Amino acid sequence: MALIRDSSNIKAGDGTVTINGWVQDVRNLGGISFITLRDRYGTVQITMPKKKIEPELFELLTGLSRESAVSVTGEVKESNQTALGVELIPLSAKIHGEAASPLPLGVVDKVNAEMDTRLNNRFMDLRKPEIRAVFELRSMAVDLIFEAAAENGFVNVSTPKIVASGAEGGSTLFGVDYFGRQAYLAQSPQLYKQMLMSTGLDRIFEIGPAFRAEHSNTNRHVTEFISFDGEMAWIEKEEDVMEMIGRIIDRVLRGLAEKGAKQLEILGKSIKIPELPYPVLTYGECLKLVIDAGLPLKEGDDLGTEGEKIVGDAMSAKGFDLYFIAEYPEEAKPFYIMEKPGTPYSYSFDLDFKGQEISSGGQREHRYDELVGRMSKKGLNPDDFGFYLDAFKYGMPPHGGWGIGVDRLITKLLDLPNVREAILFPRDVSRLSP
Ligand code: AMO
Repeated sequence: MALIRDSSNIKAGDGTVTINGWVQDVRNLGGISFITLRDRYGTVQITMPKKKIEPELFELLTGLSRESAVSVTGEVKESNQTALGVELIPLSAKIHGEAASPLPLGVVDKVNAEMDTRLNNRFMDLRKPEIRAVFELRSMAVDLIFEAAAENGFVNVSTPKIVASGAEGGSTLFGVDYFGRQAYLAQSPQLYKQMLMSTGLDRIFEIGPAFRAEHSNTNRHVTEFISFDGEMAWIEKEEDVMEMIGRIIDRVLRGLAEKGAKQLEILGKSIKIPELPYPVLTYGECLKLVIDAGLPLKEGDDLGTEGEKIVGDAMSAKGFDLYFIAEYPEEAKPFYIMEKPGTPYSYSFDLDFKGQEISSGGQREHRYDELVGRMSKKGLNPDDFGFYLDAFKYGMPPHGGWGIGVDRLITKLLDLPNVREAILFPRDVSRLSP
């Protein structure tokens, strides 16, 4: 049997090998024909001098449609005409899946297709090396998160995604009919990760889906995203959480720069590794920046997309891509966040990356009475959260945590124009398929 080779390891002297791939291009010059066969790692040239190839095989191969899936077995020959320095002279071929034409999307065409066309034909879009590179880097980033979390003593957990109550406000809940009872898709693991803080599993993380019925059609919101959540107990202050996020992100960035060098090269990108600790601005400082830039915001307002961008530009000018915005008004933050005593602010923060929020977190209210008080203040009925509140009645340590949008992290890291570029099959208001 012939050796199985691919474009990353084929070399002169291999003898007879088989290459699996897609037909990127067929050029028939009469006396000689060429096929560019593309696999996961690159391309191999199949060279077919008409006189030296069985007529049937020659006809079969030259008649192939672009993007057909094939295995070609042949002799590896040295060549100074190809980038790999070798070419394959075919002896036999197996056609596994002939591609219909026209193709729904060109793989090598220079014309950039609309995003909708690309997403509708994602299987074809992903045949482009620069699209695949994003997902290979994403895979590495997730692996690195697992490594960094484990190194810092975090236990990997999975919490339910079909839940009885929301934690992040009612407007973005997706309802589910759960055997006749009202249930929801989890907006975040918030309630569960906090409950775990009373168990002794005092550092936990989860990488899992989060669902939000976002009606807005923006380049950074989807209805299903992957969240990297962390929660840690026995903290003294929210800065302990920020320090941990910095440590984990730094580890991911360094790892990606090293392990993802090839994919980054395909994308023409590099990873900038900011110094630790990441700078911290207060909400008040950001509000001032934004008002000075001419946005009509007032104390307590959300900074909004435009405001975040203004802050991002100001920070970029100082050389900072990643920075925390801390001390948000408590009113703007969910019930589980701890208030800063005697002020309208809270121990909560966002982590922004070049003018876009990629994470929020903070210190939680771990005191039962204060927590119930905050629920009531936010118009929530504590009775709906009995299972959660119980965990605060019998010895809950101080704790804090974060949620990082993995899709947004990758988007900003690779400077992609839209969060959908970092998601294989995105879900949004108009997109439920594929
Ligand atoms: P928050 O609601 O800010 O906080 O979400 C955390 C992070 O998740 C990402 N994110 C989204 N990504 C894509 N599409 C969306 N619709 C979307 N919504 C949120 C963002 C955001 O920063 N429980 C808290 C976290 C915590 O305090 O631990 C929470 O969910 O990157």
